[in-house]
Amino acid sequence: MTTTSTTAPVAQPTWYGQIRDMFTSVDRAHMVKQGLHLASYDAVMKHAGDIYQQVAGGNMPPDRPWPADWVGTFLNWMNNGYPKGVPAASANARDFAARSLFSADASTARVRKDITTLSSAELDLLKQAFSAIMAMDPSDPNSYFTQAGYHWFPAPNTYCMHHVPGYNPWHRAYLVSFENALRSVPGCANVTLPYWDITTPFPDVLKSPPFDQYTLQQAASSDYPAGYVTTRFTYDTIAQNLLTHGVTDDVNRAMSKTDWEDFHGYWSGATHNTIITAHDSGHNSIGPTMQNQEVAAFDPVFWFFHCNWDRLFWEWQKKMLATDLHGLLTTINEVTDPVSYQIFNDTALQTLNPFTSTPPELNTLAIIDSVGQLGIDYAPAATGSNVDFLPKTQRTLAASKHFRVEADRVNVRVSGINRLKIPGSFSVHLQKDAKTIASRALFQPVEVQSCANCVTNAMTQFDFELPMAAVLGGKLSVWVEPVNKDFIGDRFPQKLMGDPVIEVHLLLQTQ
Ligand SMILES: [Cu+2]
Repeated sequence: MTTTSTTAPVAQPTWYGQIRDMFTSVDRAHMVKQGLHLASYDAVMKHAGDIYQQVAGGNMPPDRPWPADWVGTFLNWMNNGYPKGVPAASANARDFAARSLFSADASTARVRKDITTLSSAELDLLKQAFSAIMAMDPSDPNSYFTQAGYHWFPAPNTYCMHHVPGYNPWHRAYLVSFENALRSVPGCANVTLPYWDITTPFPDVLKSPPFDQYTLQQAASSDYPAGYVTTRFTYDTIAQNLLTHGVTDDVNRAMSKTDWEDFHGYWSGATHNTIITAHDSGHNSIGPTMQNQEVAAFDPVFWFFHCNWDRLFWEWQKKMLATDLHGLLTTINEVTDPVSYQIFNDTALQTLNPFTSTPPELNTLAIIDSVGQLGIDYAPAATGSNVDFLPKTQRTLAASKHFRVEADRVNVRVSGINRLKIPGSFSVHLQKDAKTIASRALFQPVEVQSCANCVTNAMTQFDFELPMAAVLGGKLSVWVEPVNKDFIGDRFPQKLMGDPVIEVHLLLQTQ
């Protein structure tokens, strides 16, 4: 708080700048029992009138009334239309404060690096650890087979945490489990999992053993018998697929978002063109094994690929000052996205099975602070930031905001595709005069009907944010392309997937 040393109210306060820090953890715990979430921007905005009257009258907080300048600052914030502001960019340093629940200090921290920056000694150690767990008996909890199997096959381990708010937390815990397995190998206690920055070319080191493929030591299912070897497309095709699916654009768009659901995407009315979309498109781009959710984690690239999504999640958390529960909750709109709120606040929903009841015994609260709680940090990418921030555009805005309508970009949304009718992952291509101008993917199991999250969340949408010029004139159409062409043919029968709708939205931008 910069306001405590002055008696004058702040004239132009913002949520991130002053307001959210006026509520202490004691205040928050006290009020949450009465149904008011003081960590939530939306809740505080909605109840600002009542809060003001309580704090101005000196009733609240009970033992520590606000100084007059805070009260004035709060009123200014209300009168100015509740500006949200942006988190201070320089505040990252506080993430490294010792707030450890585990035993993370600088000497034990795991620093996950860009795979292209590893020394040959680090690479040798990593190869040793991978080879060793790949050779372990599948019944060993630290074996590659067991760890990869948590993603789906061999059933019944069907933890499909995709397209739901728990996606990032669950995969963070999953990586800890896998990295711990690598560390169980004698001599490899300090090994860390590096990441592949997906905005850069497929790393050469992943094209040779033991990172190029894995052979199933025992059957994962009847379709994936013992001896099945994981496969990828050619590396040229992978590069082309990543480009066609706009993966870098989606990463950059995600990193420019300030709200939890907008960063993740897809959920709760958010557009399907941010982090989960880049992830899905990445899976579909890489190859037959990575495209199938049941077996994706058996391809060794999965781990470097997912390490990168976790890095981006952490980088985004730091940028948003969302590295603790309080900060994270301020990015969630509990009115429009109550489930995201609940996974951190409702004990029953905090579990991240199988990683809660068994090692590494983590839940949604324990994964929030990667550095402080898990002792896991990320070294910068080799090429520096590839983030070329796109303007933050939105489909809807609070009427209290000042905004303008973007003149040169639109969002084309394709919705109403019933994914339960499509066995396995698929791409949706937006075409103009029968030529694909943009693509997005959805990653899901072949046995989509047996995935609870897929069934409750069956209707999908795809968003294509494009220059106006790219869509004007010409005839637009949509082509749904399943990855499992053997099952259903190349041109998917449109009538089977429901009645998809195309909408074109103008985009709004705050001033
Ligand atoms: Cu994945």
